[in-house]
Amino acid sequence: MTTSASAGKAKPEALGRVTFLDGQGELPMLEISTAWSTAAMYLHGAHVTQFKKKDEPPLLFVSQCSRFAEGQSIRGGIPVVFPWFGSREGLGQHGFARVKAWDLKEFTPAPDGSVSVRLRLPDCPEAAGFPAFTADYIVTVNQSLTLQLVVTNQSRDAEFTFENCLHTYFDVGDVTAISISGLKGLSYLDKVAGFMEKTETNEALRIASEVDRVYLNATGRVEVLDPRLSRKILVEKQGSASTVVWNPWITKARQMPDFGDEEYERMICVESGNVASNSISLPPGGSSTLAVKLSSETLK
Ligand code: TA6
Repeated sequence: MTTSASAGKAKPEALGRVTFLDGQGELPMLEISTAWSTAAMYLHGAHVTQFKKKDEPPLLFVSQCSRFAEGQSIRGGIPVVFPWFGSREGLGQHGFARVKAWDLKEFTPAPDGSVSVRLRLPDCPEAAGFPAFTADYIVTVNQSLTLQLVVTNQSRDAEFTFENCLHTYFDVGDVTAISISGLKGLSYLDKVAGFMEKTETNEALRIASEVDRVYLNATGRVEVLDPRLSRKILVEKQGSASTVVWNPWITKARQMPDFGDEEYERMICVESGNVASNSISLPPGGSSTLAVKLSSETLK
């Protein structure tokens, strides 16, 4: 089914479209198209799996070995990590939001040609361990991809402390040729070295081995320069104090059943959130918005 709204002055063919269809694993999926770009997202995990501008290769990496099944996280795209990041005693890694089917609340093809979709995390048994909250996710597609995770503490008397992260997998031409800038001088927790705290000394980070770092108090924009695809990716954000950079490299890639042995060469995760000492505590009635804008430009 396809739908588009004829509001105001915009020419009909410039309006965006939303198409509902069965995606992989017969999971419900939305295909979004605008005059500039196409995108795809699953209600499962509110998971964006594709964003592609008309004149560029896809921005996001999705593993050929990814599962598309209830209770499983999709390997690639943009997993929504919430309400905790990493492992937690007796609970799944990276929270439960990414393995739940979210409710579609509204979709809006706007007069300017962009399309916004809003989803809400439904109540679920896993949430019982937390104060009452709502989690809304707004995805806006136009020349760029904008993501907003809005969490509100709905309890009357309990503080709600949580972590969140938009765990973006970018598609790159050759991970050993890219450089990542915008992190110099920041402290980071190096998971590869047992979470030892270190300081980033490189103007531009290069990947030549397993990298798994949580940059703290990292509020600035990050750029990924990809000479092989002649592309510069920009990650701009608000309401986010942590940036995570991850590439599993050879050994970890082989250990992951839903990831191809060579696929580490074609992806890099640059994630935006609030984790570890940057976790968020909301008072009753309090609300927080994690907003991330992903855009790219072709290198001349
Ligand atoms: O964000 C980096 C990280 O925390 C890595 O440590 C690695 O585990 C990755 O996430 C993927 O986690 P997942 O649970 O999706 O396998």
